[in-house]
Amino acid sequence: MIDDIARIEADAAPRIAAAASLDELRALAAELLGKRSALSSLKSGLGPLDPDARREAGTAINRARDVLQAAVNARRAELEAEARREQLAAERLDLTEVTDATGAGHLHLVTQAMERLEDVFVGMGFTVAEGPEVETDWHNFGALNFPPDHPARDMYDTLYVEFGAPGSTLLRTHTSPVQVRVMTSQPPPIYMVMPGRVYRQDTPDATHMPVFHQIEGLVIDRDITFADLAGTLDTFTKAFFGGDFTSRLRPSYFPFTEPSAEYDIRRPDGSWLELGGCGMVHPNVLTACGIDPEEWQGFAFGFGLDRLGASAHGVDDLRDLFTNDVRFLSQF
Ligand code: 2NM
Repeated sequence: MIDDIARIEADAAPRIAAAASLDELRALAAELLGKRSALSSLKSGLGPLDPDARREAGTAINRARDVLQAAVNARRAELEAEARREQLAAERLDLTEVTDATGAGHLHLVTQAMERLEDVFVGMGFTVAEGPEVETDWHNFGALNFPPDHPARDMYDTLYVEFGAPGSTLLRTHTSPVQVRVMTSQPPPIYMVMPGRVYRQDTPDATHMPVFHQIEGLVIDRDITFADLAGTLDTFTKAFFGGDFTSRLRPSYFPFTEPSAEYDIRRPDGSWLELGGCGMVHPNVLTACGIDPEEWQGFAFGFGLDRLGASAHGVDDLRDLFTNDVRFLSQF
């Protein structure tokens, strides 16, 4: 019996030391130390022995169990430490990676267009103003010579916000409410551009998005004429697109300007692109904003950024700009 115990222990020790995984070790421990192990069956066979031999064999079995259990515990600790090392290695983040310029992100195509437009206007002496995207009906329409229920409001498919009286709060349909906020909060002269995000209820297609971007400009000073407007837009055209571009104005209608015009640019190949609208600020707008139209005159203009930025890069579907597939956007 004592020899059997010594042999079981001698056979088991190298198998425990060689266990390659925690699962393997768990199975081995059950085989060597569990109810159906060789040591357990030796123990249940002690009955017929005489008391001295039974005590000696029982002590030997218990000692062998303790030795093997200690070996299993030691091997488990080793395997657990190894697993932890592997996990740490797998989870290691190489924070030096972000300094690799080829992996760095960049501004969105529309943001790049907006910043370039701002740069050109700042170079022409304008400052940049921003305002809220959730607006009052008065700032978006009322102050801009859209009387209540006037059909000109139908030019815009306005998205209203459930706040205050019905129809009192909306997502701005243009950046013109920022002009209103500037005119009601500081005295002329004013030379400013207002870039930003605007909203109109619209089904997305290749040339329309319900959320898009505009830049508008406002000049208020003494003795400002339509010639100043035309000259400013032509100077801008050449500064932004290049010296071989020209511009033209065509008669149009906006409630907030009189007279009003469409603004087109002529590409070097002779083709025309409609960019936006403009006009002399309507006296009713100046009056609503607390500016005396007998003393001050001004012009305003506005155009969309998204089509401009898309066409500059040969993107023919606006939806592609806002799907946020980084494989697409990283090209620009
Ligand atoms: C446009 C076209 C024409 C415009 C007018 C004003 C204000 F506040 F001065 F009345 N802001 N923006 C304006 C005029 C905007 O965008 C197509």
